[in-house]
Amino acid sequence: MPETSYTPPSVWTWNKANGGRFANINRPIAGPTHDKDLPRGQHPLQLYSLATPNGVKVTIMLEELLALGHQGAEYDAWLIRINEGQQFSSGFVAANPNSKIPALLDCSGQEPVRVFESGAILVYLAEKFGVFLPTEPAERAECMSWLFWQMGSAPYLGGGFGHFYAYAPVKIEYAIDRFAMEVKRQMDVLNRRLAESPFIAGDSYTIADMAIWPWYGGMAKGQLYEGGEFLQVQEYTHVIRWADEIAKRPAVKRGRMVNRVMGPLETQLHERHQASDFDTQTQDKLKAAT
Ligand SMILES: N[C@@H](CCC(=O)N[C@@H](CS)C(=O)NCC(=O)O)C(=O)O
Repeated sequence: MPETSYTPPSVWTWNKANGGRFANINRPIAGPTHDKDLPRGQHPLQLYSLATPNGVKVTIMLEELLALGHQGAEYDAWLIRINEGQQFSSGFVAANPNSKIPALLDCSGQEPVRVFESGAILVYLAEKFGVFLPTEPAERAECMSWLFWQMGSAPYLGGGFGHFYAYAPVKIEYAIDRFAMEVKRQMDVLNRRLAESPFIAGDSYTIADMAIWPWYGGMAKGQLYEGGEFLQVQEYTHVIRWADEIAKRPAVKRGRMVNRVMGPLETQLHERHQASDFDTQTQDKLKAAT
């Protein structure tokens, strides 16, 4: 084994100055850091999020539902700036005790229903509106299997590969090697699946595609962690075919803009309260106000 300069002490202590991206918001304890209620708009669905791959899954689903004419899916999308610690407000913690975006409140009934974890939100919305999750048992099992595959796999891509390749203050060969190998294996799993099937769960587009696309579609297109060349992502041709096809969907184009605070200004819609917010003029006004 290679030499290491770190010997763990018998008891771990919180060293606030350990560096790395997001070091300012990482803590070993849960719960709120400050009192602040969440804003509430007029629509049945209130989303508190940010356009990271986990956040985008939900805004894509909501835009797909609206595109199908489900008026009950009208939503207010409020921006949660995680690098400023807004996920630790008392209001956000009440919506998601895990303090991570996305969090959804369904206010269409007598009492608001909170839903957290992007996978749970996708299933909740698919069941509420009866779309994008097959009802035939075998097809449903396939869809759920891939949905849960994403939930279990993406932390290796983001928290493993992305963190150690792009964000960690030191480059650790062992960590980068371990997670690069795992991410390449996962990309190959998807590539083989998409060689035999147009969409992840079969012949139709489902919440499994919506969950997997922002992470692995983004990786296949070299859009995550500037790691495309390192992982030679152009090898995954079936994933690229699928990623390109999904990217063309109008609802996906809208969904990926919502709560986005990075990239070209014309791709950012900080908050979404109605369909017309996608108009460039309205976006400009919102940006000036935030
Ligand atoms: N398993 C969760 C992961 C959510 C998650 O990791 N969210 C990140 C942004 S992508 C976050 O809010 N991080 C803030 C923090 O860790 O304090 C889900 O799928 O919803």
